[in-house]
Amino acid sequence: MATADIGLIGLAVMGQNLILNMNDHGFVVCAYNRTQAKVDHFLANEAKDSQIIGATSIEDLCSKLKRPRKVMMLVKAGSAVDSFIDQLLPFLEQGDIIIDGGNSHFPDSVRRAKTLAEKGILFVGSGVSGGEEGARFGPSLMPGGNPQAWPFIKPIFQAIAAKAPDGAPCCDWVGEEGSGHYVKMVHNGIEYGDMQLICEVYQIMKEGLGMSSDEMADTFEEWNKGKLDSFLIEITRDILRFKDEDGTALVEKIRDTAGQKGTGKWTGIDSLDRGIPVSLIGEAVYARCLSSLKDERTRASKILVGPTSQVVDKSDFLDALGEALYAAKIVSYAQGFMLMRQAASDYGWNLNFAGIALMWRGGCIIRSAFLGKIKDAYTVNPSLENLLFDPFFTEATATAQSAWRKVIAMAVTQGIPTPALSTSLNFYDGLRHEMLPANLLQAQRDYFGAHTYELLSNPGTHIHTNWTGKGGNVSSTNYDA
Ligand code: 2AM
Repeated sequence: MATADIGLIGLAVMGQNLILNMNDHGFVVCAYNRTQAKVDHFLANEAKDSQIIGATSIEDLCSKLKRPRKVMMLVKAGSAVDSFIDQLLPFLEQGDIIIDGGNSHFPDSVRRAKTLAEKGILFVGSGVSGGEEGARFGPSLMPGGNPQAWPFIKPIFQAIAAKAPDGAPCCDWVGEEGSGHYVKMVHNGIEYGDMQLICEVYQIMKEGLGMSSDEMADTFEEWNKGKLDSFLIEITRDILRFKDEDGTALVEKIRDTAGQKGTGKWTGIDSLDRGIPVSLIGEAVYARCLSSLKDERTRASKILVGPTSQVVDKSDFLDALGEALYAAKIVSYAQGFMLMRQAASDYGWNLNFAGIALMWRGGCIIRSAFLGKIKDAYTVNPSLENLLFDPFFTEATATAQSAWRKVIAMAVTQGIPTPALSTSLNFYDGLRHEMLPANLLQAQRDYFGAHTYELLSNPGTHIHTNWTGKGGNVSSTNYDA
């Protein structure tokens, strides 16, 4: 009997919590898992006294779903997803919907969307952010794929998603094919950037301003009341206040080597592939790499010489620090949206940029008040070329500019590493230069490799100069490596 609104495969914590969340919102969910015992256990425990039903096989699952069938998978990324798709196909009909809510790499979702479309099955790859807690009480959901699926899954997805402070669901349609998983990847990269910026600010506070953990916590608390209001600032405040059993700040005892699972790296690699300078995320990934070279750094700290540092008076510096953090964050998001814009163009996706900002507004790690401003910018102008061109952000960076420069100059003078803060300003200065020194670079390439160059006065025509008077006039064929 077809009674369930949606089927869900994969009863690890994320899957279970999404099912319970859907149940809370009145949807009947049919649960299935490769290992059947988990279904029985779930029904007898977490799902007791709910409307949730179970399935004993894929066939049983499909027979219990209302049409068009909606099956969501939360299983290990990779071959398990393909395997379940293959198992589902014999029991699905044209117009049925398969949703992959796992951590799939976006090219897999592009492939699955294409092959399933040929079979008349609507594929959706959805980013799910917010961890176990988010899945249970309101995740940020980023669904992309076959647009025909959206009207059918929208009521469920928007009901279970986190809500922004104005009540808007943090879930909207992202775009075609693998765009949902692509946007989730960029989200994770931006998360790396946001965290690294906060960590650099912390090091400036500690080393450059000589602040105690409690003083730092007070500053983050203040910042969290203004334009920097965000989840990451809030938890940083709490972490800095947290005392170990001996009454000192626990954070100072934590070994300074960062782990990573790879999503930041994937964003960095993708940005290199597309030729988009997402330098802040790149620096954030490299900063984690450098941090993990603890032994080498320990040796270097005894060999390499830095400047004689003096503690700077914090009273007139903390506001500047907040401004610098804000400006750097704007640049990071501008870079992230540049990357998504390029991917949209490369793949022919109609990306919903205002929707993306809204989806990140709540439920996920990078949630912040600031994302509301980004949403506004893309709502006013959906084809905005660069976030920095939106009047609000042009003004915000202009206002922050002198503080931003002051903070980075101080860090450089004091020898405090600020890779992400510094690259944000370098990117800003690079972007606003009509003329960069790549004219000389092109001349060098032509000099040693006859790679040719164009004249400012005649773009599109490639010419070669015999710079030395020797070696003839042969130019290499044009290439774009
Ligand atoms: P299991 O409980 O049978 O291991 C997270 O690991 C989820 O993905 C679990 O529901 C797990 O099922 C499922 N999963 C992992 N690898 C799988 C595979 N190769 N085939 C089917 N399900 C798999």
